Amino acid sequence: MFGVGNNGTVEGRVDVVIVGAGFAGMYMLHSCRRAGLSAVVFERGGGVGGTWYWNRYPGARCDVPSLEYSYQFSEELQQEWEWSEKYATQPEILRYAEHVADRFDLRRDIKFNSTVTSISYDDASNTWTTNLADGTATMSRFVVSAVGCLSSANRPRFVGDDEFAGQILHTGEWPHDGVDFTGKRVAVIGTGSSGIQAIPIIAEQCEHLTVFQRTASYTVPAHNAPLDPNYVRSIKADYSNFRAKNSLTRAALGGDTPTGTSSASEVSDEELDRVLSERWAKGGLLFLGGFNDSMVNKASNDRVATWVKRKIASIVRDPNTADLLQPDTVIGCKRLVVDSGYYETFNRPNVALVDVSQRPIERFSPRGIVVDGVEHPVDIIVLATGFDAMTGSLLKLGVTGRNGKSLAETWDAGPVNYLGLAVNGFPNFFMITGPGSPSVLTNVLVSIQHHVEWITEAITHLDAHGFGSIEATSDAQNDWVSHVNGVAALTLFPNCNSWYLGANIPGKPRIFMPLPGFPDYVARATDVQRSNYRGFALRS
Ligand code: N01
Repeated sequence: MFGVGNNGTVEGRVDVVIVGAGFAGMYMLHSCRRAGLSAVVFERGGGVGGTWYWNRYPGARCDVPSLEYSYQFSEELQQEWEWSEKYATQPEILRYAEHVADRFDLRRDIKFNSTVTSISYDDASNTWTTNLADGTATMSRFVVSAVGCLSSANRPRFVGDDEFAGQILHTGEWPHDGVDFTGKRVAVIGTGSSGIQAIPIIAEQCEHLTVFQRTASYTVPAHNAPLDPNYVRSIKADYSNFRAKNSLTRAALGGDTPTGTSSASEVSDEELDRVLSERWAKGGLLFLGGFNDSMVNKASNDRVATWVKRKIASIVRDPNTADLLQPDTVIGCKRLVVDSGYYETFNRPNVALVDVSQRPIERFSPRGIVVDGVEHPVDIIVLATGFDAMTGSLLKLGVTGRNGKSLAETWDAGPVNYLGLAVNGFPNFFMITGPGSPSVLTNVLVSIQHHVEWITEAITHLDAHGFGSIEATSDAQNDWVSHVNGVAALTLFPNCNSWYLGANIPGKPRIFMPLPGFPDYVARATDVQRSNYRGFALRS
């Protein structure tokens, strides 16, 4: 069905073309096979793992606990795999992805080092053609994008960046053979999750580190530790119950740590301190769940933010640095960061913080970075500047739908779609964790599983009932966009310049892309399937 041919030829024909061999693409392939569908995965990297294949920067690890950030479709798999730490490192997660690929014999249908250049739909034959950079093409009935939400590196240009004599690296495209920082003067630009994870490790290895901060982030300690074998045993004794509890929470994680029942704006100072101290000591993303309204009530959010700012001031010794590290934004509005020794790193004698919020980086010189007329000499520059999130990689696929209309054109005012799964004008084209679905606001492995199973069921339904195509209607799509905007407006999320809004990419339409609330989303998506795909046109 699928074979290697000459450039410019149609390579073969499959039921489903899947783009990306990260956790979404791997499970989509497995799920297609289980449903009796032929499928091929095109992956631009040289191996599986997606985000964990590319993001090899020092300190990279997941901020969702490893017992949760893992597949649940195979009881054998979740029983046999042993995580070593509460939060797994990038190498360990990559080993896990490789284990899954081997265990389920996925590699034979994954074409590595294969960059998709365009994907187009032919109305007459109801067929998609996927073109690769090597000139080959594959035809399919369905296309599933599994390109990931944070996979298109944002590399801002700086005046003089081509004159810098040293190395310039991006955390999301890290060299596979590592980087030796010994004896080097290093700059890190960016203080989001990637920068905050890398900074403490680079500081330990290099001679001098200068951190260039445009916006301070809120970060809470991970308190990472080796996993207690007794705890692991207790979870594995009833893994499905553990998974089920997690899926019922808003972010599909942390079912064992329920959200507090009181408002942060109403409790006494003592109670606020007690709850937040407890959550801080426990560590991790559930810090914001100490109260029931931290993300919907500004007064509550202010109190939580003030508590964290005091904490920062108590850790960082230099008052000016401590001041700069205290954000003046809504906590949780940009993604909360989870760190290991971040604030403490600024007490080291070899670390300096340069504020570029008011006076941006002027230029790179051959020997360093110039801010406000002052040159900071460095040998290596690390860009921890994030991603063109949620839509960047999707748009790079060059998708063209019905009547030759491109996805880029369709989304020029923002990523309109239905359920975050499908777009009007693009029959039989699905997105895993697309914009308009909970995706990045959840334990994304859970969202991936849900979408893969939803899509597989939809394809199976079409085949079982003699339909050839499924397409979101424009009415359903418009209603969905209003729904996502309406839910976001009930929260404090739209109140800052986050990548959730596309605000980090110049010229990108500003629209809150993920949908808060996993269980409600699942209920709606299930209801659509049960009601014969309400909001979709099914055609024979
Ligand atoms: O990217 P970011 P990230 N001059 O966009 C700054 C996930 N993730 O790679 O805020 C100077 O958050 C920018 O400044 P500002 C996680 O979901 C998870 O760190 O735009 N600075 C910001 O400080 C996360 O949220 C894990 O003012 C510039 C930084 O670069 C998402 O990925 C680990 C600049 C970018 O921060 C993205 O995180 C890593 C410029 N021209 C990532 N341009 C875990 O699981 C940008 N910046 C733990």
